[in-house]
Amino acid sequence: MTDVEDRATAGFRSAYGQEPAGRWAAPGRANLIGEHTDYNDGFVLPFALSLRTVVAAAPQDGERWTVWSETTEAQIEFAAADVDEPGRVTGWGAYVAGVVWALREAGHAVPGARLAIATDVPLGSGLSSSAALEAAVLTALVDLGGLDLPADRQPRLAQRAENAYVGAPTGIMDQSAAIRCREGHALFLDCRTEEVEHIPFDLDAAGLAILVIDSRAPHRHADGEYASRRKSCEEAAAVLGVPALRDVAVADLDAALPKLPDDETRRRVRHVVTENQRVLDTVALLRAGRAPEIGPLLTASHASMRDDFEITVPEIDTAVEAALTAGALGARMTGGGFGGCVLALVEAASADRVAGAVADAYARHGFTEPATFTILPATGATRLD
Ligand code: GAF
Repeated sequence: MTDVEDRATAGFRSAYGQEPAGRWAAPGRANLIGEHTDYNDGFVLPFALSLRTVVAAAPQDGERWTVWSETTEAQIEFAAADVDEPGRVTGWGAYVAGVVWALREAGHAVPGARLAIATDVPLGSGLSSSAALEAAVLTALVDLGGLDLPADRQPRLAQRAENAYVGAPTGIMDQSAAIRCREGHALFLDCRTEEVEHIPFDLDAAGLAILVIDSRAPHRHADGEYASRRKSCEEAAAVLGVPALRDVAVADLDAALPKLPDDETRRRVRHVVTENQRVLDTVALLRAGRAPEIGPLLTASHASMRDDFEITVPEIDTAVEAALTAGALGARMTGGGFGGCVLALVEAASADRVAGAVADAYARHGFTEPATFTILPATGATRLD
């Protein structure tokens, strides 16, 4: 397959018979640690992938947007009236229309445009292909229209597109990662204040690698489960009399848990509160140049997602266990859950061996063979040319 940039350009030329005015790219993300903490006003530590979504675009007259997608090999068109009525544009087009809608709602004069989209971010694998699409389209439209919307304000707008237009009640992590990450760094984000710190995460220098194991597990009721976890967290915060679970510290847990109505809610709260602390502990180790020591925190995060937040599936747990048995320093599911990918922190020299051990374990269980690859922290959304 040709390079994603070339595919976007070729798609643009054949769809519109003209040259694009420019090309913009935004990455998928992996979250090193901090899961389901973002909508609890907490802390996350994602980094961008070198797998990207590329948008080739040019302005067109009027308030009309024409979009060709490599994934569907289809072209859609919508006008301002379609955009302004959420629900009219559906499927993958809703992510594009949602961005136009959110920009217009925030008072920006969005330029009409022709867009062609190609991507290397696997869809439905928990690596946030949706935020990559939103971020790539958003940066393209902001640039084409010369809109006054600095990068630090873009994630909230892209999140609004996803929440209010697409209808998925997600937090701010994925859009922040797609827009604000820096190459060679993880993004330490305070989801309440949106303050960020770029934490050096030089895997090569530490002799380490992050192995991604795509579980290939079909998503099982993921949307409803995500929404119900979020609701349960918000209800728990209300019972505890705090604005969000971020305001409960690990030291407060023993006093807080008995106030909650049932055991399930207590487990949900324990996950979020301890996960926030694990993010802070991971950041402290990375700041101190002690990357190999974060492994146990990653593994503890996984156990918390499996036992307390209950968002893992057998394929995912099998991948984590097999990776750890084969010598990974730590391993955890990344992303919203119910499928998706596992990250294993490994000595660089042992990445192939760990990948092989996971594939063997999958074969023993009769699971679909997993896809495995290593990744390095890459850059957030950019204009290419
Ligand atoms: C999904 C959501 F989009 C994020 O906002 C975040 O909540 C994540 O699941 C879980 O940490 O990726």
